[in-house]
Amino acid sequence: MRIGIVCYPTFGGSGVLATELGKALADKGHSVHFITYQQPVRLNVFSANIFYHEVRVPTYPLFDYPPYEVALSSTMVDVILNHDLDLLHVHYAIPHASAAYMAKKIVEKVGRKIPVITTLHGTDITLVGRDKTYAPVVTFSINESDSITAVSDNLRKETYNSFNITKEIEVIYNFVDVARFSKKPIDAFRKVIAPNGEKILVHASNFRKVKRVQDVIKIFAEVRKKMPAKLLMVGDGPERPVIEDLAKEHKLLEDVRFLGKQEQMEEILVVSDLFLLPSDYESFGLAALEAMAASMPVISTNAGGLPEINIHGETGFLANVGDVDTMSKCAIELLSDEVVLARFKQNAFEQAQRFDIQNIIPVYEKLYSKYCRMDCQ
Ligand code: GMT
Repeated sequence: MRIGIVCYPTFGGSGVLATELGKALADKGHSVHFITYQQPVRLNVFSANIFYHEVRVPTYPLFDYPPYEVALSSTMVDVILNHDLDLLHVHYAIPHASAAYMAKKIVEKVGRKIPVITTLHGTDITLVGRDKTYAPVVTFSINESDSITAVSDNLRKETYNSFNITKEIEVIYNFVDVARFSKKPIDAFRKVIAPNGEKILVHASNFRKVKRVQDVIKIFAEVRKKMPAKLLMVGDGPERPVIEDLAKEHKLLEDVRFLGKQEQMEEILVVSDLFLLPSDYESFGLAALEAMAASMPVISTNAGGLPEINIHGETGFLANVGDVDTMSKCAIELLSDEVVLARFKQNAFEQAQRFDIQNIIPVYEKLYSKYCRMDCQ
């Protein structure tokens, strides 16, 4: 099949998932056309089946806000017609679903049909999409998609609760390439981070308010009172100055390392012991799943779709949003008992295998084949 993938090219989960999906489809022989404003960060391989089409947004002195959505629709039209796409798969409703609707209508005028599949990822529904500035367009463009998928059952329900959706939303869970995340750890790397055998805790996100990164520091401060430990903070974002101050306040600067945005997450995760994700909301929590694939148990909140991935008392622990006490106690208990920790690591790994890329890609292929022309299978 010839598949157009539209996504945000950044480190955000939706862009990561869309890029990994495209790479896997290309490996299976499909032609994959990424349409976005920048090379996606995880698009770091060469494949004869992968094409990248940059959306250029010309500026003009009249525009305070250059019209990205218009440029995106026009690029979609160009790629659909010139590369004979069989379907468009857009990730994140805003503005991708409405731009795809526009492109679909334009190509219809020249007798070309293009099915549009929209995958909802989370904040496009729960934060941004709900804003009344966007809601009518989001509702319309989701309903106009030929097929709608959500990355967890929770997100599916949230979508029905927040918008007047008249179509079926299929849940297709996010996935992880378990083989990639379960490579043998590089001991030297662990020694650099934790030279005295300290336990290593990790958090990875875009450090936005929704991630409650201050809770990560507070949990780590409690752990650190009980045992030698190191915390790796991966990513970057608006809350970083706040948490740097908090780490300073707790006199933790020696033990907390800010690693910035990282492409080779697997190398960090495989040497680490526990992943912290105390978010206000996660539709899924892809970062936690990647950690589990590297055999890391997860301490998270029970918000959104997290309980669908992190199984309380098996692969980690869940607590209410903001319940730093419970999360700290669970982390300390887990890290203090090597036998229990080893069991949780194994459980986390086994749970990640259920979401392995090999199990999910065929589900997308089956969905695509329902919508694309007879000759594109
Ligand atoms: O978490 C973010 O702020 C980024 C956001 C995105 O759209 O890239 O992530 C969302 O999509 C991911 C991939 O499906 C999910 O794993 C994240 O849980 C979800 N984030 C939220 O719901 C807050």
